[in-house]
Amino acid sequence: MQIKTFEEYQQAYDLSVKQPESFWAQIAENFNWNKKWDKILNWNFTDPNINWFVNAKLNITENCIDRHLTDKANNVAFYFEENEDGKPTQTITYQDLHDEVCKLANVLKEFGVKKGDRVCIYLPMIPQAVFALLACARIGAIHSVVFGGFSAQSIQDRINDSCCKVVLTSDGAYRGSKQIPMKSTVDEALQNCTSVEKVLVYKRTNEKINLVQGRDFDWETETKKQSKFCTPEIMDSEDPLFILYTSGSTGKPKGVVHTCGGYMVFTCYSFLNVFQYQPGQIYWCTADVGWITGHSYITYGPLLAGATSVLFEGLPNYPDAGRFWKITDKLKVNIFYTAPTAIRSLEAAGLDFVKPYDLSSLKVLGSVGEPINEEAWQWYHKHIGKEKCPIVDTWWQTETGGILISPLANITKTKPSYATLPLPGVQPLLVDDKGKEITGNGVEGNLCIKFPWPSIIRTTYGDHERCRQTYFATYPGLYFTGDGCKRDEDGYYRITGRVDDVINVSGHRIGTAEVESAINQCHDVVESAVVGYPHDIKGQGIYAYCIVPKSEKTHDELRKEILSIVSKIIGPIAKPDKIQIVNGLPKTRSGKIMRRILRKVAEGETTNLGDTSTLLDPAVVQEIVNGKL
Ligand code: 7RM
Repeated sequence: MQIKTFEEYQQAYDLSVKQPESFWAQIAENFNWNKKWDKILNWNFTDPNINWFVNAKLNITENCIDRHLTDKANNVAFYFEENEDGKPTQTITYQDLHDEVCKLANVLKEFGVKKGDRVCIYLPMIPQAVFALLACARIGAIHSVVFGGFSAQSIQDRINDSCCKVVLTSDGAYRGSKQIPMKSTVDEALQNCTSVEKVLVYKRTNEKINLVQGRDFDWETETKKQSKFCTPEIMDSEDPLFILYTSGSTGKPKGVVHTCGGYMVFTCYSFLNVFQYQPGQIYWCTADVGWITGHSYITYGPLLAGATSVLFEGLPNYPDAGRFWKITDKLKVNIFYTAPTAIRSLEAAGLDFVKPYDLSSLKVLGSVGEPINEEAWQWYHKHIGKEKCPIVDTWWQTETGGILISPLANITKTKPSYATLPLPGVQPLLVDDKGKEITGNGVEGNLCIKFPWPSIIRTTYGDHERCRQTYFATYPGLYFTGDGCKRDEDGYYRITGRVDDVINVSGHRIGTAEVESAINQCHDVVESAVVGYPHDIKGQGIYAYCIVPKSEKTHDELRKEILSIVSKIIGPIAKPDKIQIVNGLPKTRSGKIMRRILRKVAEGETTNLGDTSTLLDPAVVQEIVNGKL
């Protein structure tokens, strides 16, 4: 499965385009299937309807765990590093992982969870989060992880959208110097969730919590009673594996659905090839299991490959900005995968936090979540990789399930800020706004993919039409990513950022419409418009323009209220960085807000605001410019 040279990459790529079915069949042979496929692929991008490894049967946890027990039972699956510095590293072997996953799977069964039922997971970055995903997959339940930074309202919306039967959570979470409540947030969410029958609570912080008789159960007590064996449920290749909610340009977050067979094959293949993981190496991805990166490249990909990983509960800057490097030194990490926002914040803290540590174990560095600016790339390359580690700038999305465009470490020549070339099986193209393909090199356009890869999104939960509309209707016959992209003279791809109303804040996707709708819940606000603007550390910041006609309150009081309502409705991660109170918004005669102008103002532009001739009231613009924060 592992490509070794650039020539091999080119051959694999060629084959994957000319004969995709035989290409993927050969890769799929490396897994355990209860029954092989009748056909490799059936697809159309019109409905869309995509089936990989048709009628094949498998269980992904058997491939992540059981398959390794013959020769790797005592190999470490995870080194767990706690939030608090100085605590001993905990080791979880593949055998431990097997036992914990099976026990938890048996608890779920006792709770009445059956194949196809949905289970919500709201946990900190502790081993139990990984056990939780795998326990669901073991019995064929569909997991829906909600990131710990989301509010009760967001949990409620997600639970209700997919009718989860069980919630797996903890009493609280440690996050740097803070202790965050989790169970009480779940309690609040569950006030309006009729589908939830049982809640299992892991004691992490031992803070005081409320347990509802007959509904809430203690994790330790329940798992202890269970057997360490649980026969894996045999799944169809196209049975759903999980739902993960993600923000788009309109409405509430969508539940992206991934299925078992294709996701398994692609996450393992991409993990092995992009990072060039070698047996015995130590790999560390700093993401949270609440995001797709934590699903594909902390949980499934590395475990499918039988890798040894670091699992980290804490933050990059706690107790200080040397924490990542301290852990890297301590555990002799070989492959390190993080987000540009973390790199920029650690760069800003200065080299004194890097110098004390021996980073010579590092062989490969990775980046994910947003475009990595050249300065951050150079700093990472020089001061962390000591100019000897390739940086794999991995471009992908929740919807793609795995990495689509990236260098293969030590195989593809890298170039700062470029995700470089597509993985085998991935056929990108650029189109103009009318959908016409832009051919040749040294061009720029909207990034689309013209052929399915095994871990492509199958549907949006409960609303297939929304999936079609969002990804397959803008440019008929193509999957549209929502990203703008350049292709340089060498045919290398550089992703320039979203072309829709999605803001990427520290690698987290936030829909402007979602933030606006939260702000509009504020009593004094009659209308709002939210845009992104360049932010030194976060990549993009959130800039909110809010119309407040008449109010007794000061602007500072209004801002506080707006922040608290956004926190409450979406979560702290969506809080605007800047809130400007205005009397009006620039609108066209047909009533559309001209975001283009608002984006320019937020960027600091005062004069070159483009064509404003179609505005209903051009005077509004000057007023906004004058009041700019
Ligand atoms: C993995 C993840 C997806 C969006 C995507 C892009 C942006 C992600 C890169 C990137 C430039 C990268 N999933 N993005 N990786 N932009 N270079 N290497 O982040 O669903 O949360 O976000 O993130 O805009 O569309 S995600």
